[in-house]
Amino acid sequence: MQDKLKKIRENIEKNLEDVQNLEILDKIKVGALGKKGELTQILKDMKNLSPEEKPKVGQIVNETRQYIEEKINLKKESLKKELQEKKLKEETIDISMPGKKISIGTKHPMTLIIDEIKEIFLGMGYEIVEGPEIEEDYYNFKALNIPENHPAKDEQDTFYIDKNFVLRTQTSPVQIRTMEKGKLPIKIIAPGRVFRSDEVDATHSPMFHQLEGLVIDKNVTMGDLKGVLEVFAKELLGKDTKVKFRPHHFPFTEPSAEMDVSCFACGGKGCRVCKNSGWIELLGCGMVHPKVLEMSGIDSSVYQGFAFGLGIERIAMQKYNIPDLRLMYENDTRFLKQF
Ligand code: 2U9
Repeated sequence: MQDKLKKIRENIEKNLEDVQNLEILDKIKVGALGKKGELTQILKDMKNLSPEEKPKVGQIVNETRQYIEEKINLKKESLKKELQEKKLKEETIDISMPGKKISIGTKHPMTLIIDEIKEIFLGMGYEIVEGPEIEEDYYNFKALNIPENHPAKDEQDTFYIDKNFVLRTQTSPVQIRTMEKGKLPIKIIAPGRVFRSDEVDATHSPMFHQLEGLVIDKNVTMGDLKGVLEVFAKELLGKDTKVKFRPHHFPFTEPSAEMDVSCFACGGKGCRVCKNSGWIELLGCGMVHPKVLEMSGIDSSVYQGFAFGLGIERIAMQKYNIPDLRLMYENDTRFLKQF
């Protein structure tokens, strides 16, 4: 028995000398000390020994076990140290190596144009207000004087979440919520994403960005609206830009108009951008309908307001000469890094 134990010790010592990694070391440990290991087997066989022999052999087996455990632990520590030193040596940094070039991102054209438009209105004393993209049917339609049977309410045009909630089709609900708060006067812009159930093509997307404005105060007139929007157009497109207003119809404004600007590509002579008309449609606007004011708790005999709305993608496409709306959403860096 003693010989057998001696052999086990010697065998393990010899095996440990060649071990190069921790996994093999673990295998040796299990082989020697584990449930199916040689030592455990010897302990099991002790039942066949005489009562006098049992304690003696038991003691030797335990001593052997301790000895092996110690050896394995020592080997484990030295191996760990060796491996760490090797790793550190391999990881030495060569400071003479050329650095990797980090490509720096650019602002998305939509962010650029939104920032620019915001700056113009901030400069005229407007506040920026935001609101939810999932909106109550009431705020998106009824509060804006859009009747129950209006085509915009059709499921073909609007994403309904359920009977009472929609993905907002314009940012106007933000202005309604601001009016309901009752703090007057109001001078705000509301930029944000809006959603309409459109098929994707070069000029349509089910999600796009709008920026709307609302001013409510005493003695506000159509003259104020025209003045503000003319300043806006000149700051955005250049000081020589001319504007003209065409009558239009919106349920939420009365009177309503659309504003055209002289073509910034040809200066009004006529070109491909303006389809030879010399003019480009920029935005819609009008005096806030008295019904809209009243529904949100504003006395229309004391207060008036003007509002405007513009689709930002269309302006960005014209300003940056982008031929296809889909480029805006594909995140192709070959496109994005040009801005
Ligand atoms: C309130 C009252 C009135 C916002 C307005 C327009 C005219 C307009 C379109 C431009 C292109 C939408 O993105 S587009 O399709 N918008 O022409 N929007 S007046 O009028 C309001 C808003 C809120 C309380």
